[in-house]
Amino acid sequence: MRGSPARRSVLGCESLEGRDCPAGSITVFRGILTVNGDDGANVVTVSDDGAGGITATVDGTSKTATDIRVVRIATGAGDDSITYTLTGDVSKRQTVEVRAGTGADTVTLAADGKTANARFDFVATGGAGNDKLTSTFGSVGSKGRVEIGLTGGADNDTIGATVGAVAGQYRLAAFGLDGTDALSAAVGGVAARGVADIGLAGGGGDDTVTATASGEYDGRLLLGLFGDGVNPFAREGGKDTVTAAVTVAAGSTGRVAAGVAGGAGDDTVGLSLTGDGLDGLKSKAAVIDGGRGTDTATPETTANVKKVRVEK
Ligand SMILES: [Ca+2]
Ligand SMILES: [Ca+2]
Ligand SMILES: [Ca+2]
Repeated sequence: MRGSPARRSVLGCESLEGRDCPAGSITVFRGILTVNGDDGANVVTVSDDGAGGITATVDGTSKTATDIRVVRIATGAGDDSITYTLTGDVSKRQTVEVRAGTGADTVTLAADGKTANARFDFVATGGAGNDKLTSTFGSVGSKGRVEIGLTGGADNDTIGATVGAVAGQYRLAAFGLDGTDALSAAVGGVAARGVADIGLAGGGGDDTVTATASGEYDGRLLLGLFGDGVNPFAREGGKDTVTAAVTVAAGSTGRVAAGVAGGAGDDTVGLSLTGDGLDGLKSKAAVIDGGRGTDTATPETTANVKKVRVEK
């Protein structure tokens, strides 16, 4: 009966290439909302009011629940699309875990213009296939803590995360793993007692890894960019392009540490540390490390950046 005209009409949608329509499911149990896809191309949308109120939809099936503290999404094989939207500021702790599985998947956290005033964790893995993982967050309030983990997995992934002003804590860890990956991050200013800690690692393959930071830094800004993985013994190599630009606004009184590392292979590395506020910082450290291979510094690299193992 699989793919027969009768079955197609019951499901109410067209079968593609003889496959059944994707049909996910949503369950809620003790504050945990779980969305499961199948081997088809699932479309998942989640809207989160920031206070535990969630409406989830998968392939046309919807469920609304309150007092949710964990959202788990697993979409299996197929080219899946998962969009998680914050419709309000975060006022209650929320944990979101996304496993997109094999296939070319798109995972989007849309929190533009929203402020985290409590903890918000978002961890997504793309799995095999050319995946696109994107996180956009408005700002982090003094009582907020945002942890973003984005892992591309095998194949060629595009991973990007941005955040505006940080008064609490913002931590981003993004890993491209194997394949030719493009990783990017952007962060605004950091208030006193705030921390923005951003780590990007391309893994194996010829990766492009880039970050920009711009604003007043009265707290701590930590940037660590790696062309390879974070394990120095993995010898992943690849001809990577790894660059960062930090612009420190006038009046800054905090600490800035930025490191750019190419790892093995012939890499292009660059780091610029500029702005009217540089002299007011309590401390600043900036280094580019080409690692093994013949490495080239970008022309944008400023004179206040220490160069290690950079041949050109
Ligand atoms: Ca799927
Ligand atoms: Ca995938
Ligand atoms: Ca890679």
